[in-house]
Amino acid sequence: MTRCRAALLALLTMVALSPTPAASAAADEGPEQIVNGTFDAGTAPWWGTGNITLAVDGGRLCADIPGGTTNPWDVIVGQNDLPLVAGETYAYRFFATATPAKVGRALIQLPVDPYTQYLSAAPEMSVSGNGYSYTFTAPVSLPNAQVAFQVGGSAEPWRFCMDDVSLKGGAEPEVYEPDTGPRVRVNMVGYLPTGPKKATVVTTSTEALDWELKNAGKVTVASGRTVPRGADGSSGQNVHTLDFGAYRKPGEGYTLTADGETSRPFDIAAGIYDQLPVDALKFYYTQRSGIEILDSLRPGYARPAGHVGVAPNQGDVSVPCQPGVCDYSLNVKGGWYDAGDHGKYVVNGGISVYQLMAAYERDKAAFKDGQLNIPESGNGKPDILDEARWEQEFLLSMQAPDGKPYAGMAHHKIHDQNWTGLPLLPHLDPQLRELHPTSTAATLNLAATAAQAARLFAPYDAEFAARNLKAARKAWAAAKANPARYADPNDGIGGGAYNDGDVSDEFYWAAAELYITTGEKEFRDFVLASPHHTGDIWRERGFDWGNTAQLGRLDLATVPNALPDRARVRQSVVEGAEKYVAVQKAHPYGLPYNPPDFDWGSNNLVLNNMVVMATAYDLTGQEKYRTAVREGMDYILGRNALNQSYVTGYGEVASKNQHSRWYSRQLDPNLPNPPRGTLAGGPNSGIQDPLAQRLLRGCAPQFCYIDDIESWATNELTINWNSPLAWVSAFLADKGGRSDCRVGYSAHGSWPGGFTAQVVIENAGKETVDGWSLRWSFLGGQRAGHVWGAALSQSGSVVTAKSLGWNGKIKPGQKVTFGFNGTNTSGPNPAPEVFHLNGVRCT
Ligand code: 9MR
Repeated sequence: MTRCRAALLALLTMVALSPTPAASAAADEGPEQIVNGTFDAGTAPWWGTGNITLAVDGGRLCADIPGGTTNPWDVIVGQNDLPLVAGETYAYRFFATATPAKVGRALIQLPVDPYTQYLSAAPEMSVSGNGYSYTFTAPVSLPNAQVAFQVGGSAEPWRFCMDDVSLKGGAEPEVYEPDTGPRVRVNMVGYLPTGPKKATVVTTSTEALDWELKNAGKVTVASGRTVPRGADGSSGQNVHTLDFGAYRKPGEGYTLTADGETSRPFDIAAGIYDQLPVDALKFYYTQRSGIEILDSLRPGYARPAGHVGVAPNQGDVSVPCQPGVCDYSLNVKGGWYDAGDHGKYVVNGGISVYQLMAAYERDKAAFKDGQLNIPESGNGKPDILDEARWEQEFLLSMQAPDGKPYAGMAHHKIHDQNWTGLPLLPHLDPQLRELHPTSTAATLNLAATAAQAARLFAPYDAEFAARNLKAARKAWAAAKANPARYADPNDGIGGGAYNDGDVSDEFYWAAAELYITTGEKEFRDFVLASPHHTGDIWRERGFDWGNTAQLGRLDLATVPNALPDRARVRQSVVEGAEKYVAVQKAHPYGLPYNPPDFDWGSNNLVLNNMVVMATAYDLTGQEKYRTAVREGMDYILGRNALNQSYVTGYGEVASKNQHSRWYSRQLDPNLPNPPRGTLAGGPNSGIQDPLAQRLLRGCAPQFCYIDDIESWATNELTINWNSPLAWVSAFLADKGGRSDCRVGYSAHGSWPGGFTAQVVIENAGKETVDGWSLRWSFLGGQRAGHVWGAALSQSGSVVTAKSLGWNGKIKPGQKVTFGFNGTNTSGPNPAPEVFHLNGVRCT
């Protein structure tokens, strides 16, 4: 059928289009389809065009309509995603005022071209207001009709208000019952043989129940009794927990049975997390902007380069500012797309790239060249650094140029002028791209990550390292000069606002990174004077892009530096971990996160709380912290109220329809699902998107999630959510425990450009060490040279010292000593603090 015929048919099927008294409600009307038509819950999910601001005024939704527009559709107030059923007759009602009086257009229509109208009316609105009522019959079924009030086309400004918008009749709203499968909830990927093994049982029973662990052959291999835990606020369920940690035998296809229900199958294996950090990191290549994605590297994910200045793209090689913001254009090609949209935001890019570099800095030897199948694989540098550089180069490009206003500050973001629909491959995005104003938060994100990059890239690319340090210093100075330039909270058209009205935490984070990299007094003094240095920063809701003091504190605790109160800083991380361990212990789903309502992207907050617990393990070697991280992962991979894994490709039932314009398989079977290892944002009590509002209203926190591409508030994927997944899974994949060795590393002397160090290895265990290999890493670009008492090799900043024939044996209680001369071209040269003897970390 042609578009014209479709439109004509729609008009013909519109019946009894008549304004009637608003009060005449039919008795057999169906349920309300409009969400928040009374505006008791604010303005959401109503939207307006970019030239108006919606606000609730006296219980009505109102907007000041600008004058000087031409067409009715130049100004619109609307709501999306209303379900219509073919053949049903609907009652559509609302109340509206216009000051001064005006005629508007009330439409119910297809939300995309050709905008087929199922109802079109022209209400004559007055200052005192009228009720309007119309009926129409839907010619087609569709899940996403749009209600639109077109109020443009007036030469003069005026004020529009509306209330009591109602659409009734048609289909019963879908009653959404998630399929939560068996009531015994487990980590569907599996459990580590020596790790904790807990499950949660949903039951009405208040008495302890029997449980049985069965192997793949259905033979019971362990059994016990559950522990009733009562009502769980996060799910609204009555639950028990069960602990089968004493069983350690590796195998596949285990199940747990309790209360007549059998869990989904899971493994017990030492290698369950081996692949997850790789997949979580591979995610970033297919998020890349400005480069073709090759099928040879990611079969099924090939696509042309997005935003390289090729039509219909209008970016990103020469991107202008929003009108009035600046008089230049920048080449901001590259970087990662933030999420399911095509925006690139410095604040969120900052924490993401920080966390990749932090995962690397935690254990540099674990990340190798060739691990991630990216175009740079084989260049002799760890792939994780190559991937981080892709984003870091973009962040650097966002700095306002010398000689221009706010030189040295970073533009807050670059994105489309208007929101685009789904699906839309990056290279097909036709929207104008614009730079938004510089902000202090973005500038400090740049300062922090550039300072971090300066030390981490030093052994691989001195020029890039120096460029980063220079940019970091410049950004720091610019932020100090403009300490309160905040992003506009209303700047959320075409891209996220990412506004943040408190940047004292970003200042602390940036100062911490600059201090670690340079050792300079200015940054040390700033760190010591910051309220974030001593305050309790371990919020129960976790850290994220808007709460970054924790990033500085974690690095000051773990990366060697000469801070005078270092011991206290390290202890503070342990105190934070204790807090999360306590939350987890009290939680019947083992969640180290339990606010009364779950935040947007709750899964990343859960994971970030796990980062704090993992860091406490690194600092203390105390097993309870590692146990807590392992148990926390169970929630992400299936031990939860929805009985699903939130990581694509991991576990029998896992998120796969995350909101994305290019992984839109749910909308177009020719497109792929998100790649393996993609984290979904997860339960979000705010349910800001219309789909979630329709299906999940009244949800208990854990139930505020739906694996549907339209649910951008609960089911998006983002670069800052996969980054804690990568960090935590790298920690979980790290099998090393602790070994009974002690290492003393002392710098015996230093001179400009060089130093000499002595290393003493002590065998504090009960077994003789027969042949040793000791590994550590330098802060940055140091090189170990002439050595005595060992054989030395170095890759990047990772140094390995091996015993010689004559000093390979270290008996219990004995020590061996070796020494070397090193070079250090710039910056501090703190003694390394982490040593691995024969692959196992020394206490
Ligand atoms: O992750 C962001 C979340 O913390 C905010 O509450 C939310 C609303 O401002 O925005 C989220 O970020 C989105 C961004 O604005 C646009 N790209 C997708 C991001 C994830 O949903």
